[in-house]
Amino acid sequence: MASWDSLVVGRPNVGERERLLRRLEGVLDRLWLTNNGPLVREFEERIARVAGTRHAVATCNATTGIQIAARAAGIRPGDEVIVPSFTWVATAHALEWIGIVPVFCDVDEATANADPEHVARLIGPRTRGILAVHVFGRPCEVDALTRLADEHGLVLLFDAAHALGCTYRGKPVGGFGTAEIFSFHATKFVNSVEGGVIVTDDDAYAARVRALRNQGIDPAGRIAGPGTVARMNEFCAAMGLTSLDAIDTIVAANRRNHELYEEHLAGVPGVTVRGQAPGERANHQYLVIEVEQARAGISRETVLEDLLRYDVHARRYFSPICHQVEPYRSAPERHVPLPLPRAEALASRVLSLPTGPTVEPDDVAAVCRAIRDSISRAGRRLVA
Ligand code: T4K
Repeated sequence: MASWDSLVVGRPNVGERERLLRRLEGVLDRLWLTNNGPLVREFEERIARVAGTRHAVATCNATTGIQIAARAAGIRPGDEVIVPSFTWVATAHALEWIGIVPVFCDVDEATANADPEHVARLIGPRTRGILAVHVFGRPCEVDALTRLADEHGLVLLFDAAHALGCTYRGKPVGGFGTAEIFSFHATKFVNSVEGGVIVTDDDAYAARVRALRNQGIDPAGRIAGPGTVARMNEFCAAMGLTSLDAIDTIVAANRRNHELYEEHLAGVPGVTVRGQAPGERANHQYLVIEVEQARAGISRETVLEDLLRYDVHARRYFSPICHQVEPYRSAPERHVPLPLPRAEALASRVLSLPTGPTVEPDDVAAVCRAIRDSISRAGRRLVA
C-alpha cells in the first residue's frame, strides 16, 4: 500500500495552494456551488483556448463525457464503435455501459495507437463510429482516421484523456473529429479532482452536449429530451483552474524527468523508455518503459515487484487491455472479430513509472538504480 511519501504514478498536481484556497473561499462567499457556475465557465474558456476549439463543455469525469459525446453524435444502443484495445478500460466501458458495442482494433506498437488499416478491416454494416485514443498523449493517426470516417460516413471521436496540450501536425489536440474528450481525474497532470471536458468546433453539437449534461435542458431552458446529470461543480473547477495555472511548470518537470529516465536507463538490457511524437508538443505526463523479457532476463512483472521493495509503485498502464477483461473477453464474437497480437505484445511489456513535479531528479535516479539492480541480479542468476 502506497503512503504519502511513496513514489507513485499519478500523484496529483495541485498548483499553488494559496490560489486554490482563495478560489474555494470565493465559492463559499458566492454560495454558487454547481450548475454552470463562474469557475466552471472560466475553466471551460481556458480549456477551449488550450485546445484551440470554439467550445468546451465540462463534465463530472471523462467517462461520462465520452458517453455524452457519443450520444450527442447520434450513436445509439446496438451501434458498433471501433476502439483500440490498448487503452484504459474506461474508453470501452463508457460505451458498453450505454449499450453501444465496442469493437476492438489492434495498434501500432511504436505509437501504441489505433492502426488505421486494422480499423478499416473492422468496418461493417453496424459500425457507426470510431473512438480513437491519443495514448500517453502521443497523437494517433488523425488524418488517416478522418479519411476513413469520411469515406464510410462514420462519427469520429477522440478520447484525449492523456493529451491536453499536445499537438498533431502542429495543431493542438482537441479540434479533430466531431469532438475530443479530456480527463481531469486526480491522477492526470492537470486535475480537477474528478472531471472531464468535451471540446468541439460544432455549435449545434456543443448545444446538444450542454443539454445532455444537464437533464436535457436546452440553452433556452426548455427540456429538449432525455439527459443525464454530468455537471462539473465549482469545487472541482477551483482545483482545475489552479492546477491549470501551473501547467507550464508541470510539463517542464515531466520533460526533465523524461530526459533523466532516458539518461539513467540508457544501456540497460531489454529496457527502453517510450518516446513522444517527433516534432510535436507533448505533456510527458506518462513515463512508460518497456521491459523485453528475452533481453532483460526478467519479466515486467518481476521489475514491478522489485520496485515495490523500494516503495516505488509503478503501474501496468495498460495491462490487461480491454479485450482481455470482462465482459469483452467472454464475447469475442461480439467485440474481437480479428486477432490483436500487437496490442497484446505491447501490453506484456509496458510499465508506467513515477513522474511529475513531486518526483525529483534524485528520485528518478533511485528508481533507475532499482531497475538496473533488478536486471543485473537476473543476469547473475542466468550466469550462475
Ligand atoms: N480514457 C483514458 C484513456 C483514460 O486513461 C481514462 C482514465 C479515462 C478515459 C477516464 O477518465 P475519468 O473518467 O477517470 O476522468 C487511473 C485513473 O483513475 C484513471 O482516471 C486513469 N484513466 C487511469 C489511467 O489511471 P487507477 O486505477 O490506476 O487509479 P488509482 O486510483 O489506483 O490511482 C493511481 C495512483 O495514483 C495511486 O497508486 C496513487 C496515485 N493517487 C491517486 C489518487 C486518486 C494519488 O496519489 N492521489 C489520489 O488522489 O486509474
